[in-house]
Amino acid sequence: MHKFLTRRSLITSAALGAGGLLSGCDALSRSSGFQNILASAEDANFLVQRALGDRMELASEYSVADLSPKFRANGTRDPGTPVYAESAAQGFADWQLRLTGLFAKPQSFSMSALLSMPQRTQITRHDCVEGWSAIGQWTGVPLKLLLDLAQLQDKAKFLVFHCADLLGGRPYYESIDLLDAFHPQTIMAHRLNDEAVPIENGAPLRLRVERQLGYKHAKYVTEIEAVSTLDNIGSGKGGYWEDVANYEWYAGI
Ligand SMILES: Nc1nc2c(c(=O)[nH]1)N[C@H]1C(S)=C(S)[C@@H](COP(=O)(O)O)O[C@H]1N2
Ligand SMILES: [Mo]
Repeated sequence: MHKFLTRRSLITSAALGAGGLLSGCDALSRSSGFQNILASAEDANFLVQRALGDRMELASEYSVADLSPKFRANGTRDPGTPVYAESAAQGFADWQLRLTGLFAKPQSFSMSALLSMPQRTQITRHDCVEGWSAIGQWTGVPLKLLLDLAQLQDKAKFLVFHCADLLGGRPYYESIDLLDAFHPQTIMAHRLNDEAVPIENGAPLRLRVERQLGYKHAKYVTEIEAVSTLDNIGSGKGGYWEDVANYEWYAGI
């Protein structure tokens, strides 16, 4: 159900629910019919509040003492294409992050442009469905800043992250909704443990979307496409593993 709720519709229904409950009057609320209505309104409100509250809550952050000695890599460890190799040889000076699709001002950001913007650093735990975790310190640009600059349009409901690698011959991609897009811990990370993100961990730029499992954290990101539906992307399920192995689109942890 989350897949189809936009940020605005969640906030609106939460606000309406709360307003309705506050205006209840004593005499009315003693009648059992009204109490049933109130109870169901309360349930609905509770569910919406909980959905909204849970989704916007911060993922746990850790301290330097908790860092894993080595942040394990998984999936593609090097895109291995001539274009990527050439860019890596230049320290990714030519890397562009393109914002395309439903933006009023679609635009590209160079790595130096991204590095000159406000940054967020967070120490979080990465959980992979394959059964391992690692704690790492990530630094990057809050995605919200990029979305505000490019001016996300009202029609946009999802962001699709296109990557530079093929995995088993298919392009890796992932997508998130707007709740995660504007979440304060959602960043385009370029540093891991105070060094440039290593190639095996997604250099030069990878998504951190801390409330979800590892496969949502797209590495080697070249393009963020704003769309109103995921139907026309890949096989339509919103991500590489969703398409290939039926993984959940919303992989909350
Ligand atoms: N482009 C791309 N992104 C990807 C993958 C991949 O193979 N290609 N693997 C995913 C999986 S399953 C996990 S667990 C994490 C692994 O990130 P890490 O290599 O930094 O540990 O990246 C995710 N993002
Ligand atoms: Mo994973």
